[in-house]
Amino acid sequence: MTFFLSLRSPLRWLAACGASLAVASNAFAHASPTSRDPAPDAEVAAPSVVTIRFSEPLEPAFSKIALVDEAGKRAASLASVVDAQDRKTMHLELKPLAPGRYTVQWTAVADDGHRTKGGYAFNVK
Ligand SMILES: [Cu+2]
Repeated sequence: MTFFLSLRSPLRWLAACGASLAVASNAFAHASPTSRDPAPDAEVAAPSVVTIRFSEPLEPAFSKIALVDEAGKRAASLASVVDAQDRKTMHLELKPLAPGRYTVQWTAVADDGHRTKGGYAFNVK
């Protein structure tokens, strides 16, 4: 009943519409991973690169990936790179990894300046 009453009120309808649009565009502008390689909890032979694809183009100067081992020590790697041809993709080239569990830590800054962070682990056989 309340729902139909609110639909009949043009002002309320507009307000609800504007609010949902604002939420949608805000969520859209934040970069979140759409694919991760190695995948979370994967058990793989030592990878030479970690690649993460995001929902939004990234700011290369502020976006990065780091890899740490079980002791929290940074795994040897080159600096992470945002692909110049495809700024939704960022990768980290690695030196050979010993067997063990590793945690990927990423920071992504989208074009709107909003920063998102996350992490996940995978295992090297
Ligand atoms: Cu944003």
